[in-house]
Parts: sequence; structure tokens; C-alpha cells
Amino acid sequence: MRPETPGPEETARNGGTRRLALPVAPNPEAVERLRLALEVPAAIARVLVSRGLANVADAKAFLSPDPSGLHDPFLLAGIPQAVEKLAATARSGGRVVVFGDYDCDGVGAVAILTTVLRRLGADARAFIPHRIHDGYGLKPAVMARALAEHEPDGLVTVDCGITAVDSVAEALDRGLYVIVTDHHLPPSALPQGGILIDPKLPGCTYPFKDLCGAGISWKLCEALLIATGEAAGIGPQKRLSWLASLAKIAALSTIADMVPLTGENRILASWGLAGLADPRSPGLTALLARSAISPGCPPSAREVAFRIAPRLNAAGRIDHAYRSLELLTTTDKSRADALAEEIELANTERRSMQARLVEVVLKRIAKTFSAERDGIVIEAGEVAEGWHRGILGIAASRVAAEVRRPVLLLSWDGEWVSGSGRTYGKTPLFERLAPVARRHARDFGGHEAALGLTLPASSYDAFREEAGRVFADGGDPEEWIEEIRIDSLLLASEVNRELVHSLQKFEPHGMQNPRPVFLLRGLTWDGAARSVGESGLRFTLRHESLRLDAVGWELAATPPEARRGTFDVAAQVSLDAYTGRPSISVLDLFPSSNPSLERATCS
Ligand SMILES: [Mn+2]
Repeated sequence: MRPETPGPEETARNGGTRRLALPVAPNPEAVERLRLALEVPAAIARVLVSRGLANVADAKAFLSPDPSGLHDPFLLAGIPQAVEKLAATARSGGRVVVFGDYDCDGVGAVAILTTVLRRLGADARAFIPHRIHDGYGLKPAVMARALAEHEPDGLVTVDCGITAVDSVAEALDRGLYVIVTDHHLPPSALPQGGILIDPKLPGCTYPFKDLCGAGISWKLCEALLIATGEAAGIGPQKRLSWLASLAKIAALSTIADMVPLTGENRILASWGLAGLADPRSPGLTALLARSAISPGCPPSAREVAFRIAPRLNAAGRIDHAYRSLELLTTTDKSRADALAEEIELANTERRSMQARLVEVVLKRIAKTFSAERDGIVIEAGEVAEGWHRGILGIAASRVAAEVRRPVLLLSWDGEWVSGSGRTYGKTPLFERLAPVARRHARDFGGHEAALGLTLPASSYDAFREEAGRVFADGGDPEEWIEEIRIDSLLLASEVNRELVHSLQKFEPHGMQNPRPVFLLRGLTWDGAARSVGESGLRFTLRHESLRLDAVGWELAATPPEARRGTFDVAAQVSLDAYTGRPSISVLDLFPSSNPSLERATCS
């Protein structure tokens, strides 16, 4: 194995903001072994090897994800104790509050656990905080309301709680049992006295660490059904069909929460997506119809991320996430249709509010912002003028994509100003902003790429100025260069139906499992092209006597003189939706005479 140093191959089109990252040349023996053992095209074997799946069993498991590959849920630290408590509650018809979160992951986690607890005989009550009035997590005041409202025997958190030291102590003081299930990074000071379930806990030896909140909720249910299902009339066969139908919800949450689509997440996602071809539940049926998913077809991960999850999230942004929860759990068809309609309206409103706010921000900074000088955009406005708290984060990410810098949007709220930030490229926004935020903010939280904060209104100007200074100095162009990661080189002669067919087995695509990207070298383009869509081109590339159908969805801006010549082409391979022939979808092309590519070979 010989590492290829990725060279800075600049594009002809956008002046060096993009470059190729070439893979380590795969070991030819490993490629050959996989090709023979799996009976796949050599190009597929090369991609597998370059993705770290050189082992035949690993590669096989990856290409056909199957529920039999799931880990024993009882290996998750805390699950045996949690099952014992919840089983006792269910047996005696006791009451338990499932405390969740307002996003797609949190709502899915609540839906899964309450459904199973109720089926097992518990009086399970859902509690989801209000995104704007309560904010995220098991805060003491919000928990107090949940407990006053439901007077439960026990409390289970999903998708939150691992930092809630005071709240857990308070609930235990009141004589409740507490089970915290979370997937966020545990703090060094953990809640004491409750049962904690989080694969990222230091003592937890569970083999897979990247489950989302709903994934953990699903694992807890799997354990509950194994331990107590038989007594409730749910034998192994029935259990499997319960888990399959709950996997439909877990799949939506897993994709929406942007956890890596590898390992157990890949199994849950593909099992659930396949199941969604026949959604059964009236809520999922209505939701898929509203999302324009063809009946009888499993949605793709992309359709979940761009159509289904935004709808489930819209209720929590505009109104209350209870609507999405009810949609996922109702058994009444007319109620499901009504809820889907309400959620559709919320999503339409969310979309237009977001578009308006993005426009307002871009207009406001048009004269003042310069990407060369400013490393960050920080703007604040009045709720009444469209700076609605529920959409600040998604609007910030749109603006960030536009200005190619991190963006923080806040809205005034009496003595406070609060909002959300989104990073751009590889800028460690959270880390870099933390010292400034800690000096001024009342609340500040997040991770590398996204953050939320609340400041006293009186500190806003000072915060904005100090943050601006940190970013003005810290602008490293390396952070903003977009890398096209190549999985493998590909010969024009390798583009065929068999390749397309094998590539389908890499789905579902998402975090840490992107659609494979190939580099095809030395293809000529005579410059002829037809426009397609808003910014795309359709054209033919040639290699010796071979012709390849190509489409480039962002290539329309390529000047005519840059369309003629011989190119190295970064592309994905699929069946063309119109012609039905294998074709390549061009991400970018680079003039072919690039010497730093000469060292890379196909096998
Ligand atoms: Mn989550």
C-alpha cells in the first residue's frame, strides 16, 4: 500500500475552491480476492478496499445489511437494569413519563418507546419540550412541569439527559426511578443515582457507539420485548414484526440525525427504509404521500433527509412537536390525514419563513460583508420581523452556503438575544467561538459544526465585535476548500449495467457512507452540450471509441472555451432517468494533463 498525496488540483471553473482528494492506491491482491469472493466488478472491489472493507466477511456484511448483524441489546450498559424497572412498571400497569426532544430523532425515540411500553401494559406518557419556550433537554423547570402534569412512577429520557445532573437528582429525591437514554457525549460529571444508557459512556463496552436517540430507544425496546414479550403474547415471530415496524421510525430518525450510516445504523436504516415500501401505519402512509414518495417504493435516504424529515421537524419549529409524535403513533386514519395536513402547512410556512429570512440577511450584509476580510457573519433581528427562533439554525446554514463562511443568527427576546450558528467547511466554529461565548453567554452549547446560545441583550455588541475579531484573525483558506474525495479510478470501459447494479448495494447513503465517486481519466469533450434543469448540462464524453452519456448538474456556468478538451472527470455512476442507460454524473472536471495524477493507477 502506497499513499498517494492528494495534490491541489484546481478546477477550471471556480478558482481553486475545490480540489480532488485521491485515495490510497488499493492493494491489488485484496482487490482481486474481493472481486472473486463477492463476484463483483473490479471497480466495486477497489471502492470496498479503499473504504476499509478489504475483509471478505466485512464487505459481505456491508453489501447486504441484515438484522442478524445487530448486536445483543443487553450488551448496552444499563439496559438490563432499565428492562427490570420498566418490565415491573408494565406488569403492574404503572405510569412512566418518556421525556424526549422536538427534532425528528427525539420524536422518533418517544414514539418507539411509548408504543412498546403501552403494548406491554404500562401507562406511558410522552413529554416533549417546546423548542422555543423550553429549549432542549431535561431542564429542572421543564421536568417539574412534566412530573406535575403526569405524576408518574418513573422517568425515562430519550435523546437527552446525559448532562442533566440536577434534574436527575431532583427526580430521584421525589421518589421516582430514573432511566437516562442518550447518545450525546457524556460530560465528566455524570448524573448520579439513575440508570444511564449511552454507548459513549466510558464504561460501556457496546461495540457500536454511533446510534442516534431513536436507535437507542429501539435497542431498549428490543431488549424489553425479548425479556417480557412472551408473557404479553409476543413470541419471537411477532417480536420480529414489531421490531421491523419500529425500525421504520428508527430509520427516519437515524438518517435525520446525521449519525454515521455505518454498522448498526446502516442495518436499521436499510431495514426500515425497505419496510417503508409498505408503511402500514396510517401516519407513515400519510406522511410518505405528502412527501411525494411513490407508493410501494422504499424511500431513499436522500428522500428521507430532504422530504420526510423536514416535515417531521416542521411541527416542532413552527408549533409543537406533539403533532409529529401523534402522526407517528396514531392508529386512526382520518386523524393521521388531518395531522399530515397540519404538518404540511407548518412545513410550507417554515420554508417560506426561511427563504424570507435568508433574503433579509443576504440583503443586510450585501454592502458590509466581504469573504476576504470577514471570517464570520453575525446578525440579529426582531421575531416580529421574521427572525423566528425555530428557523434561525436552518436559515444560518443556507446563508453560510451562500457566503461560504460560518453564520450566526440571533433574535431579540426582551433582555435576551438567542440564536443558532452553523459552520462552513471545516471551520471549528464551536471551539473557536467558545472563549468569547463563555465570557458573555447565559447558555451556550453545541458541537463542532453547530451551536446555540443566549446572551444578555446588553452584551450583544461586545460579543459580536469580539467574535468578529477572533474570526478575522483565524481565517485559514484550507478550511474552506471543498474536497472531492475519490473512491477509485475508473476506466470508461468499466461503466456498465453490472457496475450500476453493484453500486446500488452501497445504499443507503449518508454520513460516512457517501455515494462512491470515481475519477475517469483522459475523457474528451467536444464542447457540445444541452442545458438541463436550472444549472445543468447534458453532453457526451469520449474515450477512444467509447462514448459516455454525461450530465453535470452544476456545469452550466462553465464557459464554452473550458468545455473543449481532454479532462479527468470526478463522477458518480448511475442509470440515466431518461435514457435508462448507464451514465455518469459529473461533479467536476479538471484539465487532463495533470502530472500529480500520473502516479495513481487503476489496480
Ligand atoms: Mn439526537
